Amino acid sequence: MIETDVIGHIADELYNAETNAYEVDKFVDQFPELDVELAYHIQDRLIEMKCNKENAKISGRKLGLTSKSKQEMMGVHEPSYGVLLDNMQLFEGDPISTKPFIHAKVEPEIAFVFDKEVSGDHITVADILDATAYITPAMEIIDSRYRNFDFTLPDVVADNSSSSRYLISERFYQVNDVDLRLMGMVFKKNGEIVATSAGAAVMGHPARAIAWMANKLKERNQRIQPGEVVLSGALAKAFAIEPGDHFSVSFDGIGALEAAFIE
Ligand code: 0L1
Ligand code: MG
Repeated sequence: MIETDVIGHIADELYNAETNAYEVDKFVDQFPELDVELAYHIQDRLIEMKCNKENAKISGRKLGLTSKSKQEMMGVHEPSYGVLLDNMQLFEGDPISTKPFIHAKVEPEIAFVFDKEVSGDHITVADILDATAYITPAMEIIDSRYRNFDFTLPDVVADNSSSSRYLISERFYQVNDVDLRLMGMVFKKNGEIVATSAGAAVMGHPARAIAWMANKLKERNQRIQPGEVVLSGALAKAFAIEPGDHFSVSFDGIGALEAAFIE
């Protein structure tokens, strides 16, 4: 297949798998030419399709696979990033239906909301913090379209880094009021602590992960825009969701966020 056909074919397969909630096999076995660069072109096509078919708009970006332990677990050697759309956002207090999901999991994250475009030759942690309007607790619901979450780095990149939904708290905090590396996190499932962590779990500093993405985006002529939300990458592993589950994430200094799942 020629390259443009591969891009269209894989984007179509991933779109159909998501909208009809079924799993597909990873594509690298069928398409050996699928590398990370081609995968980001597929991700761009997938996002374009969603924007057109669902009348959705880009609301931000997400980092994935930012912790060494998650990279090792998934057998990949670098983080990935993806796009958030406005129709992926959920709101605190609204029960979350599990019906649209294939085999969703939820993970604790920190959301950065930007009020400046992030640009520059070499974007640093300081540039990210300077462009950040506020930070707030977040949860990401990931729902890989691949059977049993079995994928390679190019596969997961093409699949918009497993993104499905996200929610952020409506209480906002200044980045300078906390030490993002040392900021503690407690994640609970149905009232029991299932994970504890700190901001440093995300590449040593959550803003470092975002600076990494901003530099990668620049190579592709894209930038974080004012008003966009960026999910830093998870501070702990993702937990499978069942109807009836309740999750909460609490951070030292920036409050908490809750999510309740229904049938
Ligand atoms: O946001 C994430 O860390 C998920 C990235 C993709 C890996 C996965 O599906 O577990
Ligand atoms: Mg995530």
